[in-house]
Amino acid sequence: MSDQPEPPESKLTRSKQRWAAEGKFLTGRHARPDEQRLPPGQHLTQDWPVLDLGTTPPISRERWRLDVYGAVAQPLFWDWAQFMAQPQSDFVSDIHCVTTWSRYDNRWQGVATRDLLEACQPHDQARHVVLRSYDGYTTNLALDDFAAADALIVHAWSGEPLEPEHGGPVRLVVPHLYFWKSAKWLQAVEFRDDDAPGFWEVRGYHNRGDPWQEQRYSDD
Ligand SMILES: Nc1nc2c(c(=O)[nH]1)N[C@H]1C(S)=C(S)[C@@H](COP(=O)(O)O)O[C@H]1N2
Ligand SMILES: [Mo]
Repeated sequence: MSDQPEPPESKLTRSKQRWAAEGKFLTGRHARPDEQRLPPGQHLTQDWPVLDLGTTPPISRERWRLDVYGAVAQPLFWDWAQFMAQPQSDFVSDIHCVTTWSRYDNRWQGVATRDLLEACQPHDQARHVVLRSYDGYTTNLALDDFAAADALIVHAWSGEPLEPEHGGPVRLVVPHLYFWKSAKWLQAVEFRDDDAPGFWEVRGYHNRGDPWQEQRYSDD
């Protein structure tokens, strides 16, 4: 037997192994060649435009709550402290807005939707998710899209608290779909067996919104 020393095991190497297993820092873009990083019909922007229904609901961290209910074994009603006590993730991803701007390399921090699913335990029949926001906005997602490895319930961008105009204190980010699916000022996550199209989905926009398939508008 050689008496080679064990490779050093540190807190960092253990964390890095865990991150690999969890897909931490997943951007999704390595799955495609660089020249296909920009979806069809999109152009790149350096700034970060603000798009919403026109009102920024004044929700402080003290007043903010997240309700998780519907087809779940464990409904959750988190205040700020409970939300921040959940496992935290740090992902970098691109934004693709249906109005044709894209913005690369946004660094988000928050609770991965996979960790939320772990906590609330959706029923086997649950197939859909409806997001509800403090401005009255709603949007719907297939549970599989909500559960994407890089989908995150975000409270920080570039290491700073998420600004109110971009959905702070807390918004959703689902990088692989057009940005209207990423609800700002998130108030509730409802799990459902059946689908329930949201604000833009009943106003001519596509039910799924995959930018690489240019799913901008609904067919009917
Ligand atoms: N609550 C809420 N979330 C929302 C919207 C909204 O009007 N209300 N607009 C959506 C649309 S159409 C887009 S493009 C993005 C814009 O996010 P941003 O202002 O941070 O760029 O938010 C999405 N989430
Ligand atoms: Mo949008």
